Amino acid sequence: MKASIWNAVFVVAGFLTMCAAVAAEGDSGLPATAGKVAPPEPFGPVPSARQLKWHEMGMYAFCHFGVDTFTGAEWGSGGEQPEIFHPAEFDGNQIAGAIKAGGFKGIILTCKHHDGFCLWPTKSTPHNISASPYKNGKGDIVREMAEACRQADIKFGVYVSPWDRNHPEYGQPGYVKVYHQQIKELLTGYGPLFEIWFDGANGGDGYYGGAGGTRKIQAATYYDWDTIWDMVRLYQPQAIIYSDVGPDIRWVGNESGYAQDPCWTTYTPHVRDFQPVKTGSPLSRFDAWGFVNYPEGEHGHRDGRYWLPAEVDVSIRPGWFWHQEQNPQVRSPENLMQIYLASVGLGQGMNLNVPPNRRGLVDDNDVASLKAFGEHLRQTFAENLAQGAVLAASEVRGGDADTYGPQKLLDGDPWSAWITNDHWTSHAASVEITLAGEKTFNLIRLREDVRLGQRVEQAAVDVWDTQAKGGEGDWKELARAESIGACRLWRVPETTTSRLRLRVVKSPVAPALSDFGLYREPASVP
Ligand code: FUL
Repeated sequence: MKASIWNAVFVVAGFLTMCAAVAAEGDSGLPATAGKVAPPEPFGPVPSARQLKWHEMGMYAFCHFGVDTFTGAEWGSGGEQPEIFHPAEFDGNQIAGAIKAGGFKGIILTCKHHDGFCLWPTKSTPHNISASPYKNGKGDIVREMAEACRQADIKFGVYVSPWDRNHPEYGQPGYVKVYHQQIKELLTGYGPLFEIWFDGANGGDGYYGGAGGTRKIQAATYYDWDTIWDMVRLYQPQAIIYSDVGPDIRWVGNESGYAQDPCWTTYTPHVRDFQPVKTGSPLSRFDAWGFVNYPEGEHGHRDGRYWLPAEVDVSIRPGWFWHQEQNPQVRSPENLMQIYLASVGLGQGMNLNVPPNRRGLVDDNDVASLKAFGEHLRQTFAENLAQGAVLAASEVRGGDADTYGPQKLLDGDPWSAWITNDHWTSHAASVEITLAGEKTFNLIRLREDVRLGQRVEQAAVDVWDTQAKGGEGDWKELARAESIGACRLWRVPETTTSRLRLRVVKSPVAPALSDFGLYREPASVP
């Protein structure tokens, strides 16, 4: 749970500072395939290169692991003795293997949760793994996990909690130095990171070196986010920075595993009733607390000011950490599929938490569920049944079929697109699809070339109904959606046909659709 509404305020302040930086880095550019006819102007905000890479990943996993694994808590107080951390059979390869089998492309490890215990031998605080019995104080779980990810050929990322319920100086300037040092060690010591995760839970009661009590901080200013985010850009320029409101990806607004339809990738985080401090950069600091609008993250904003995709973070179990009694409550593969459809299938990202147990392994039930889910995904997407179809578009941009023709929908390149003329009108833009014979499918995928922004406001897929009009035949709508973005998946009733039509119903500018797929999901997900 998100501890407090205050917590996200800091990220807004920092976010707005970062926006200038993001804009200065430039967008991801116009289509590489631009031929003699110029591509259309991008519409609205566009993704950065690192955001595009993140979109391509689609799904990755969280790994909540630490002293809470051994105490049964979800938020350790900070007073835990390091001696309790003893995952005698810890095996990074088993963890990475189980997660990879689920189809996930990376792992974000909780290197330090709110309890302050560091899973690497940091020089910043004695409250770390070197004081534990794990490998006689010589262990480094961050290194082992980073290495296991490399071996499994998946990416690695870090979660490092700003709130530290152990540190005696939390709330004072001394802790900020400590926190910066911890971040620097993680940014510089463990190879390439794909994401760094900044939690919104900040301040409250804790152990605080034995003093106890409650510490309140001004989250917008206390941690000096400008310095932190500069460090990330300096040492790990390709890494995505997560916080509730950006700067690279936003929180979806719930921890239950869904974005809402329609889900716009564009978003404007804001603080209500704030007073900017006049420090030269009016947007870089706030001196008043307020509410942020992160509940709006589920839908995003059609007219949002920034390209700010949502991360749907959810646990495979009720808790974020492993608890023995939750072993029977592991999410089923079908449930994971529903989460996938409500995140990746709405153009956003899925971050599924898989917490290792006290032995330091992913538990059997979780392993089985991940394996069946991964197998289900593999079977579902093994064959695009639209391959080999003959495509006829109502129009092609400037008549330049080589560059913008409808065959771009099937060339397997997510960044080449069927694009119309700018004067496109809603009656004209469609592609008739004659399949290579009768095909049976129950899942449809559509993508936009988001390098040109999120353009389409409504699209539909029709099927030719031979029985309609007394046997004369007519189009029947099978699926319709408002937001498309980087990926749109529709589960549809099982349909057998050889003739379909893709129709753009509403778009303020020329649509640029890059991918069309028809798939058959196996009948049952275990
Ligand atoms: C929340 C934290 O308070 C939880 O413990 C967990 O880490 C979750 C992913 O984020 O804000």
